[in-house]
Amino acid sequence: MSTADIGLIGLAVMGSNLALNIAEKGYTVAVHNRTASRIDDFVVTAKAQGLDGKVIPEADLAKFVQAIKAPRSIIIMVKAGKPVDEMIEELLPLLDKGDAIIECGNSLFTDTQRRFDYLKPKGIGYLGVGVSGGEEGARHGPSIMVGGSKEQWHNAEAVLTAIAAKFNGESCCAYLGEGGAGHFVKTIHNGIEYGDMQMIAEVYGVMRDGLGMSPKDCAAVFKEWNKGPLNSYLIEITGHVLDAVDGETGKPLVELILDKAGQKGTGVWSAIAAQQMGVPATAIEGAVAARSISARKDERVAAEAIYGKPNRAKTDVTLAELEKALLAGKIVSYAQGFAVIAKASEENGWALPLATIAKIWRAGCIIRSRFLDQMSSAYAKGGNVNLLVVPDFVAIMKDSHPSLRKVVAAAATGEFPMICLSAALSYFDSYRQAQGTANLIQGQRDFFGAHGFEIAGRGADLHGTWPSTLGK
Ligand code: NBP
Repeated sequence: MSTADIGLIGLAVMGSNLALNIAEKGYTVAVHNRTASRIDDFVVTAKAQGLDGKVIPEADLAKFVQAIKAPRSIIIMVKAGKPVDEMIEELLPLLDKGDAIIECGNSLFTDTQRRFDYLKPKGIGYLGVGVSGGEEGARHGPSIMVGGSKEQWHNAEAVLTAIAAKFNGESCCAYLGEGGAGHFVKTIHNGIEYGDMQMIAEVYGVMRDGLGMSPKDCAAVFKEWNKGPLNSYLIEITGHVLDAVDGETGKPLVELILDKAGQKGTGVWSAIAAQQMGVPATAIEGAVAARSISARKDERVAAEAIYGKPNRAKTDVTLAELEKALLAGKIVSYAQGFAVIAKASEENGWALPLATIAKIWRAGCIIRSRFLDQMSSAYAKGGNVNLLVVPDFVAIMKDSHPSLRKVVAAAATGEFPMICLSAALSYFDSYRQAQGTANLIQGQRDFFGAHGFEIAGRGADLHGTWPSTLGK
């Protein structure tokens, strides 16, 4: 008999925690995994948590599908990429028209769009769902960004809304748009996350090397900042990371961790999407580049041997200036991220609701913060405009950009790398200037390529009379 409210395939870290979350909310979940031993392990865990009564384990895929009430909603939480396509092909012959596959991994949004288009004519719904919050979020309430087949979304809405994080009682789960919309928004969420993390790391660099602070001292500052306008999950965990002590040596753990950051692709996807649409997202690009440079440890060691150790004399920036610089950099980075989302919405006809996106990021996800509540209210009032011209944020930027400027200037003279914060400052300075320098670029383009330029009052596609450089 079909008794499960929903099915879930893929019982690794994320899938097993999501399944436990679903069971805990009172829904019956059928579970399946390619390797059967993972199903047995999951049942043991569910039993230990008193949730096994809400779980239907099934190693046979056909029986798993039959155990789910029609129209079926089946979550796939397997490794992104080829495994998702393989899973879809295995499921297809077992599904009926009106059923839906709900793919919750970190998929590339163009893959999601392709799968959505592939399944639509077959009468199978496809939901590409971004889930943020890591293992803890999956178990106790992630932020859930839904895209894809709207009709089938309604079949799964109650379950997904129930398992999501709550902010002031509101679920951090929303349907955002057709096709790849959910995964696109999750990608940009991750891009913004890259920016936040990099800017925090840059400020930590000044604290450590410019102010001579110990990890413990830094931790105390981040804990204090978490009570103010920077209040957020990433600031909170930064305090904990800096506070941690290595059990073996008794040294601060952060000082033992190798300074090579990994990445799985969503930052790069965000930067590529932004570039392809002609939307500047310099903070995200800077953060991705910083991770790539960090990974080239051997090259950095060799270059330091050539140029000598950076001459990091004590800096005169204050902790209050660092806090404000971080706030200003963060506003610029979010302004860029939301501008990318707004443009993608326009290009793909998604009608992405920026206020709702900010709302469902207020809890459950990695970039959750107090600041997103303010941002959500601003977008609810102001429509899809750049955050830098929204009055609430104009006031914060006016107050904080001088600190960002001072910190970036001190970093330049103090030989601290600040790829992300300096990119944010340059964007701000470029964006807020009425007169830029692209007039010269247009002159150069016309000189070598006859690309034309515009002169106010005289029209566009004008050309200069340039001297010949041939033979010189
Ligand atoms: P993994 O990304 O490590 O994937 C492992 C799961 O994929 C296992 O259940 C494995 O089955 C299954 N699988 C593979 Br690999 N190939 C398969 C195939 N061809 N057919 C069927 N199943 C296959 O798991 P995860 O860390 O739980 O992440 C799941 C998804 O969630 C990923 O897309 C990830 O990027 C995303 N995500 C992860 C996090 C996080 O914090 N970890 C956060 C947010 C999103 P097996 O047991 O038989 O090998």
